[in-house]
Amino acid sequence: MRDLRIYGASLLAGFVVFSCSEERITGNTTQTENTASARSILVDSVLPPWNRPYWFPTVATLRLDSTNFDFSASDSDGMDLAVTRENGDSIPFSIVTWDRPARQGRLQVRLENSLLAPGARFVLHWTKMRHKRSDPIAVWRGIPDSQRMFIGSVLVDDFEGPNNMSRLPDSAFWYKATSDSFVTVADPVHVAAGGGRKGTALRLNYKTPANTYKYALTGIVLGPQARPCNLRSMDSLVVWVKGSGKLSIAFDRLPPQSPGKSWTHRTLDTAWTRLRIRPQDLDTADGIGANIGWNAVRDQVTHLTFLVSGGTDLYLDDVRLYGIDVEDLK
Ligand SMILES: [Ca+2]
Repeated sequence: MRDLRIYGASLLAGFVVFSCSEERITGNTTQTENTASARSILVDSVLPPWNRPYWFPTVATLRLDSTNFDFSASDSDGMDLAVTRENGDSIPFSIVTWDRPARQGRLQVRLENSLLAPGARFVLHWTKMRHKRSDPIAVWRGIPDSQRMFIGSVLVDDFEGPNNMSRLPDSAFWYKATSDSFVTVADPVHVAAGGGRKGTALRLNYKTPANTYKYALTGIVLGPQARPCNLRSMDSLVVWVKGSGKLSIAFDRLPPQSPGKSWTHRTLDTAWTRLRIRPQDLDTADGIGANIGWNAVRDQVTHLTFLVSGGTDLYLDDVRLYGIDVEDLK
């Protein structure tokens, strides 16, 4: 775990900035409005150990922010970006997110075998000229679905482990809580999934007074010491559920940050059901239950919470976040 965190620091060290009209310059760029600029990036600095094949292509994620990129030098939509080999040949890449006011960008860059040799580099250009070189389809062409899921998602928990600790990089226990003392809830436990589903699942047994807004919940801390995690690039949360009552799924931002959440609600069924929750499926901000909407919490999510009311049981299985990777949760 400690080695992986050192990787985060080396990412910055691996960036070398230079302008095309000069020899390499480290530190801030010196380009003017009319001077095309570029940054040479060491492949080893953008591939964590868990994404480091040597004999088949992979896809690297570049996280750009104010510490490693001058957003004022690029277009508002990132359409002036290009990625090439050191010889200038184009490399397929895609812009996952680009927010110049927030100074956040996330790119995915395809790395062929020949770019996986130790010491290999590629070049990120920002040119003040419009390009159409971003090609999400070419980025992933020929890469098996299993590898793509490995690179592009995080298993929160499959509940097949020996205890209630999650599968997250900084594993934490699934905890329980209630709205008040009128609600009873047992500790979440691993049980046979049943209902035609193999393996084990998490069960939360609860009881709430009828016709009230009182609730029980189980939840998980996403990052170490509840550090706020940037989930802006999240494509979806996928989870299998069954049980009874009403289920609310919340992405929380909890103290010491100012509290807020983004959530959505479903009615549980006694049969296993696959839920796919995308950011656009979450309720718009209305202040109810501290719901401030996805855009307000997406950069600072601390907890993932499952709240239930009006029934007796919640079962969860195979909780997975798509569109992020484990580096986002460290
Ligand atoms: Ca399971």
